Amino acid sequence: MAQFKELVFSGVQPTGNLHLGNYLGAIVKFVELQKSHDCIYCVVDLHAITVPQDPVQLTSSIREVTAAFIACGIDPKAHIIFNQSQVPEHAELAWVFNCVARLGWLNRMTQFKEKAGKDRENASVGLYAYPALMAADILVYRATHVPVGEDQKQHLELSRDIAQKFNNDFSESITRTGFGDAFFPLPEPLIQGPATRVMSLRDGTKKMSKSDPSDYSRINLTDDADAIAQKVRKAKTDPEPLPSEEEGLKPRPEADNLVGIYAALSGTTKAAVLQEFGGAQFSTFKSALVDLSVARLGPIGAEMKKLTGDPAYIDSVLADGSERAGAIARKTMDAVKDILGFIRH
Ligand code: AQP
Repeated sequence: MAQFKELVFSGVQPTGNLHLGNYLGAIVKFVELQKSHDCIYCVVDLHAITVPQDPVQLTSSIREVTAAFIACGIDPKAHIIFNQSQVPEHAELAWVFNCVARLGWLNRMTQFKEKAGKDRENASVGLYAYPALMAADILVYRATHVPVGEDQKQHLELSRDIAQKFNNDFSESITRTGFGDAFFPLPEPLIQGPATRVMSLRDGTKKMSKSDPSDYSRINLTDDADAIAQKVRKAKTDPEPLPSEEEGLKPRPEADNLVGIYAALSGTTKAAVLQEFGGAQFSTFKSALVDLSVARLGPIGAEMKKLTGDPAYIDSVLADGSERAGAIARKTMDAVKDILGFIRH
């Protein structure tokens, strides 16, 4: 198999209410990976419109995610931050991938089933084809590593299947056009750490999510100290004290979730947290969690507020990032056209 230069790509949807799950499951890793890799981070606005969006709200959500990236520590000069719709090659390659992916593959996607719900006939075609666009997002940069939360694992596997099928279906043409034995890398998901699936604060069996109608189910990155304290104190728990071993968390999803959040926020493991808090009552543990959350998230929320107060700056970051991302994407798309046999000048 051909060797590919390591490159990191990931995206976040501008669908409002950016929360602790997005932060710990994805953005924290985006920040870490900057040290070791070239990184491209995308505000995936084309994905956002797979469900209805208010245009005015969408504009401000795009700026809010961009602000969150910068406030969390992503350097838009050393790396690339941009919004997807400014690089048309994402949609162009997605069409090619719609023709590579099989209906049977998409029919297995659990996220579509969950998001479409019972009224599947009324879901948009875009929501169904979403994973092919996600594959295009990654592969238009021929990215090799993709930091995501656990919920995106199945989509990443589909991206690998699409890359593999493209490489197989067009192998002769890929060799003829000078790209060796494979044009696309098989992108690797990076799903690591104690908080790859942060759960709702109201129900430890449900994922923390932007669209949960209860604001008490999630900690938003823009929540102030009072809101964070209230939400953590009201978080559902059980009457038992915390266990001393990780094994003891298994039948206790809410306890498991809060310990995972604490571990991720303090950069340690669940086992280490239980060493410190094993046998403690939730009231003690929750106070410590409030302090830790406020210390970690407070400065991010404040910086986001400052940045979103200067939309011209945010838009200039996106324009610059889109230009640099577009230059890479155009090269890939030209090569894809040659491989497919399209005529271009
Ligand atoms: N609860 C979570 N725990 C860990 N990681 C999570 N991610 C999302 N929720 C959690 C990760 O955050 C990144 C960006 O997610 P997204 O905005 O692109 O899409 P999403 O998964 O649809 O986010 P939500 O909050 O769940 O939105 P809704 O409510 O619309 O479904 C991804 O890497 C994701 O894994």
